[in-house]
Amino acid sequence: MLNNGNFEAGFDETGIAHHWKGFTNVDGRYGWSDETWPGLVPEGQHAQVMQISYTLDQNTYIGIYQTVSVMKRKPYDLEIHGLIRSTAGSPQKSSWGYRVQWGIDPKGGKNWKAVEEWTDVGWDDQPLNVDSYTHEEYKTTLIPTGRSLTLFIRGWRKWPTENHEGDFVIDNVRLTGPKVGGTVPSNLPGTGVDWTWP
Ligand SMILES: [Ca+2]
Repeated sequence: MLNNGNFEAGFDETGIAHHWKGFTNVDGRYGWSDETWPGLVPEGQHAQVMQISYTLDQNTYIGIYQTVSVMKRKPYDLEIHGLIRSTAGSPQKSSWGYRVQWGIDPKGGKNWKAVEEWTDVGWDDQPLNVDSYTHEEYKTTLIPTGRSLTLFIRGWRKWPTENHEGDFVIDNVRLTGPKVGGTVPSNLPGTGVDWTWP
């Protein structure tokens, strides 16, 4: 259902993948970019990086989102792949300071601050510079309550630790389920457009 969920279709000048939009509340140094080092790319040749490299604030976020048309009350499978890297290098050392979360706006809105519930994908941070990384994945099922929904994915840097960087790598985001408008028979009667007042 998602466009460019595997991030192979290019990135704009701010480093955000085509068909996605970005959001953040970081006051400091941060950015989005195209990851191409194979050791950090779970699928294909590109992944989306969201990086927070300097801030003195706590609870800073950087993310991406995309709105899709869906069928109400039908189950959809959501899959997210990626990994987290940090200066601290492990959740024990960073006090679980770097997390990836997803959330939805069931009405298809564009405001990440309106998301009522964020879900942790369960990934832990790994060091910034090692030879190989564990590629993480996350799977769940969701049931849309409206005809469109917006999927938000964000990296969360919890602590105001100086000179500590967090890189959130996202790839192969898939939302699979019934396609909207894909199964309408062509011989259905019209919807009233030919109807005229007597
Ligand atoms: Ca990819």
